[in-house]
Amino acid sequence: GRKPRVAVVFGGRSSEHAISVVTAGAVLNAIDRTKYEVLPIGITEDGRWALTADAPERMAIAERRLPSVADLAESPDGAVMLPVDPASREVVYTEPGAVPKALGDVDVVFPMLHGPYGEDGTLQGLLELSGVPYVGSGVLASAVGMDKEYMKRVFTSFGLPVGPYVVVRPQEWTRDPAAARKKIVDFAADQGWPVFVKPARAGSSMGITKVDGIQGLDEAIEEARRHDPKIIIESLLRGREIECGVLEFEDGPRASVPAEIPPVTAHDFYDFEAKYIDSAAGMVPAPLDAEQTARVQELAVRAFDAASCEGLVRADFFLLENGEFVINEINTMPGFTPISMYPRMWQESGVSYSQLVDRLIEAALRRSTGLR
Ligand code: G1L
Repeated sequence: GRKPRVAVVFGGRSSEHAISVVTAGAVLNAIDRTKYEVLPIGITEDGRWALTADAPERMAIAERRLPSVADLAESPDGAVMLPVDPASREVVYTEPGAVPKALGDVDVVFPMLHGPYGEDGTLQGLLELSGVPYVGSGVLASAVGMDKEYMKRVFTSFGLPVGPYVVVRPQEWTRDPAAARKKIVDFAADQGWPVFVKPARAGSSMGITKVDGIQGLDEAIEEARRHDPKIIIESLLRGREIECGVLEFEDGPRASVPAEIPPVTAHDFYDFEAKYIDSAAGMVPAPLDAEQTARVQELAVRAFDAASCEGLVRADFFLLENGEFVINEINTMPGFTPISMYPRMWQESGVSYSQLVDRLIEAALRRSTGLR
């Protein structure tokens, strides 16, 4: 019969719009065209859906210019803008059936949107309702992966070691702000400064502050709450940063060779630029002994299972000075350019970038024929 049609959905209303476009370009380049038909669907920075030209060469970083969906869609070669008004609170009907039709004709979606409405499970929910299979984790794992509190609760309940933390919910500030603040001060007194003050749900490292003492606390809290009314406070874990990729094979998830992220000097922590762009800095494989490697791989697969991930996940750890691994977080949509850590870890494990893309599509198509 005809080739399965893969829709790559990218761009979106996110600070990482351009990274998504660049990554989608790499994925479009890697998809085996003898096996699949490809439909690139871009979402502009103001939220309009567009069927863009299949032109990966225009999705790379050019001199001093980041690619965008608007640029792709406004090109002369056959782009079709689907008229969806993002500003309206009303249900806006597109040209009869425009978005559903574009999605209805595809066999699998490769979602490449960052942050809220992309990797937090909402797009996955829309795809579930549309009955279209998609690459990667479902609604639950995506939402868990986006919420640092629930991530830790899930890990803990599955026996995975997590670092010390405290959560402050929005109602705690309205009910008793002094008590909410004291909760954080007591935590820091207990665990020691510095602490990291973070929005509980955020795609990247935005809104995160490292706080060295009580004098910097209020500003850090305000900054985190600008991104999410729920915040989480974590203590600094001294140790090495180790990452491990997990990929779903026919017989279940397997772990890649782990990598080590060297301590960053220019930034206080591994920020989102470093995460998605300067990933060449990571050491693959991480210089670990056989026992440490086996241990972190086991924990990574257990994290994948604990959060009921599908397709892939990148699990990030600290290797503490006492030799124990602590899981920091999982990322259901890790940096995914050919030079990002996740693809590099699999490259080193014998799975090339195009094989990775192929395995992910195959896993999504396999799932579509059974219960998730
Ligand atoms: F679909 C996958 F494979 F699950 C997938 C989708 C998106 C993996 C990684 C990504 N990553 C990205 O889209 C991004 C890093 C460009 C933004 Cl989240």
